[in-house]
Amino acid sequence: MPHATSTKRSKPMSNNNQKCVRITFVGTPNAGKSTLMNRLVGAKVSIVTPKVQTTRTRVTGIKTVGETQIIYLDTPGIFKPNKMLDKSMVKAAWEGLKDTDFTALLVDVQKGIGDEVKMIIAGINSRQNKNILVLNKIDLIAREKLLDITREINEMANFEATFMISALKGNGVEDLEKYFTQNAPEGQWIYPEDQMTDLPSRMFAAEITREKLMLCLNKEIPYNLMVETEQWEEKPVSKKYPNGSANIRQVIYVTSESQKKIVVGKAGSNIKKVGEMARKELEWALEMKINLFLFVKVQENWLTNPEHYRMMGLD
Ligand SMILES: Nc1nc2c(ncn2[C@@H]2O[C@H](COP(=O)(O)OP(=O)(O)OP(=O)(O)O)[C@@H](O)[C@H]2O)c(=O)[nH]1
Ligand SMILES: [Mg+2]
Repeated sequence: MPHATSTKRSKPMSNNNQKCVRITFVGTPNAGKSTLMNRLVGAKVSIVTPKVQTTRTRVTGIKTVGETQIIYLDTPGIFKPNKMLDKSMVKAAWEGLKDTDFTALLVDVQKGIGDEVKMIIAGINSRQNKNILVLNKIDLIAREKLLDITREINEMANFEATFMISALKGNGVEDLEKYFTQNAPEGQWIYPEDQMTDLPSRMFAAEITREKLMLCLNKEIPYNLMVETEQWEEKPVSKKYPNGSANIRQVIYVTSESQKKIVVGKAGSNIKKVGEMARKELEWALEMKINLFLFVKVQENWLTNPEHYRMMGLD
């Protein structure tokens, strides 16, 4: 799957037949929202891991099909938050429902309808948006169980339509896109036709590194770190690097010395592995040689520092 970063582009072409539709994905952590958005956009826009609470802020994915521009909004998973960062993430998810045509509730059918799903349904019921139900991960359960869940959940809220999909395998995803194009209101496009996200490259690069950290670290560590791209220095095209190259310097903030030790690993083994994985993916995404420099810094209070929240796109 290709990547998408937002480079500066010209204004969208305006014409009278244009349609534009906004869809916000909501659901519990790990329901598959980011996987689905990436598949619909056809590029990696939002990071994905097997761990809960991967997405921390709202991420826009854009796909223009014929006359219709579809603007997807991926959101952090909604759960009962305790810590400040969790609260801010959940708030960002609810805010994503403010300016949208459709709220698409994603449910992991293997997990079924627990308290958190019920809480989200209560939340979307209290809003005026058109709701659609997306039952995800159908590759993991038997058909009869799926029909039971469909019946049960449709009694709890008014859904305009129900889709049964596998975001991972792709089943049912085309029907979903068709539904959005068919139900898109008339309206001018917001973005140029070829744009796939509005995420700045620096943030995208920080997210890729955070994804690799989440994949390589366990327990509470991924939830106590953030990544910031401090420096991005592009070098001109040369004989050795005909596509150009860039030096990227990123800082990984953790909240204690012991976390730093784990992130760095024995003789730097872990950070080296993370750096290599991130660099490879960035080189592929940006199509140029990347020199990635990672630094781990202890900043005990980053989890309560508003400046860092702004940097992550949170309140
Ligand atoms: N088997 C299966 N796994 C899936 C499917 N969709 C997503 N997954 C997996 O579920 C895990 C979580 O996917 P994400 O897309 O990160 O989920 P999310 O809803 O964005 O999670 P948060 O960002 O934490 O809220 C990943 O390991 C995905 O590969 C699916 O249709 N079938
Ligand atoms: Mg996500």
